Amino acid sequence: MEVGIFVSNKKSEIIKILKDSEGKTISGEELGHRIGISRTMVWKYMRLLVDEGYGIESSPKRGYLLKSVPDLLNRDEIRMGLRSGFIGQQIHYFNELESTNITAKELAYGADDGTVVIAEVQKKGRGRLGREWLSPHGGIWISIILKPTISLTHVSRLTLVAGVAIAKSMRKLGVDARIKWPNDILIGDKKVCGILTEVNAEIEQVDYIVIGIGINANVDMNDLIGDVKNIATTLWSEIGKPIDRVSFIQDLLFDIEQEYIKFMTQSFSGILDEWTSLSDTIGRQITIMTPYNIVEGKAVGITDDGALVIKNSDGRREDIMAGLCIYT
Ligand code: BT5
Repeated sequence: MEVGIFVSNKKSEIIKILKDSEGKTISGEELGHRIGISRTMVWKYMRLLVDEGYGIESSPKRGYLLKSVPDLLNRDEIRMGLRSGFIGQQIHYFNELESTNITAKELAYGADDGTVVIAEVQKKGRGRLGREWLSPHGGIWISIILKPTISLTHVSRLTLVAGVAIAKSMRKLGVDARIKWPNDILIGDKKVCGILTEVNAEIEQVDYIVIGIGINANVDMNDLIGDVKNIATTLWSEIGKPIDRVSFIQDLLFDIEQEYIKFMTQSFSGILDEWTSLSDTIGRQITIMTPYNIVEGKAVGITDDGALVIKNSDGRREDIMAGLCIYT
């Protein structure tokens, strides 16, 4: 069930006033007066907020005091303080979904450019080629619907654009995030994030693109079961304390929008340069498994379309568009 779709702006206004009160109790009467509702309605909204996990101390005589906000990716919380112009202006927030990419594709036709789908938990999170993506509580599982007028051949560039933005956002938290071609973000040699770009297009015309981003933010390592535990890391374990997911998402959406605007308005070489400087793959000996063959060699560059340039042992150059990349 989608959460909060009918909840009016009044709720956001109440949260804002409570936050702005900075530790001071505010009376129901004053709150009601400021946003134009009765004291009884204020009380009802307070009950709703408490149900959502807000810590609100209420005393019948003095009023309401905000003690804590829930660690949920509540869309009211994300919207307040969002600096991006269009990415994230529409947010569909769910406690639980099969996959945010699936829901984003269902919503895409009627959705505005930049609409975002977020879930606290995914039951059938997916990676490339139908691989499973573990998506327990504490992560950031998010899909962005974009509607650029670009040709189908340029869609893979958006994975590079997203990778650059995500790595930059994470680096601001003080971690050495680097991009592993084609769609992983690593810290050290561990995967902290995966990107799944999907497109719907008619012949050459792109209808919409969904960029799915999975970030192990405050995920408990014990919830990363099986083999994933050995290859993955989380921002929490790297930084040593849980991150503020709401403000991280606000920054991330802003950074993605900035890179996207560059992508739409400037030469792509600028983004390629940024990608290369953040790349963990360039310069390494690698093996790539494609659906058709296995390629071995040294990663030496990236092409305009996001293909990895490999120099193999006899000096021949191969450009690989997609595949599973293993460091050797
Ligand atoms: C990816 O695929 O890395 C893309 C993952 C995209 C996930 C997002 S979450 C929001 C949106 N909704 C979705 O349903 N998907 C997107 P790939 O390169 O195929 O990597 C998949 C592999 O990563 C798996 O086979 C596991 O080995 C590993 N893996 C699975 N869950 C992981 C996790 N939480 N953290 C790190 N690695 C994981």
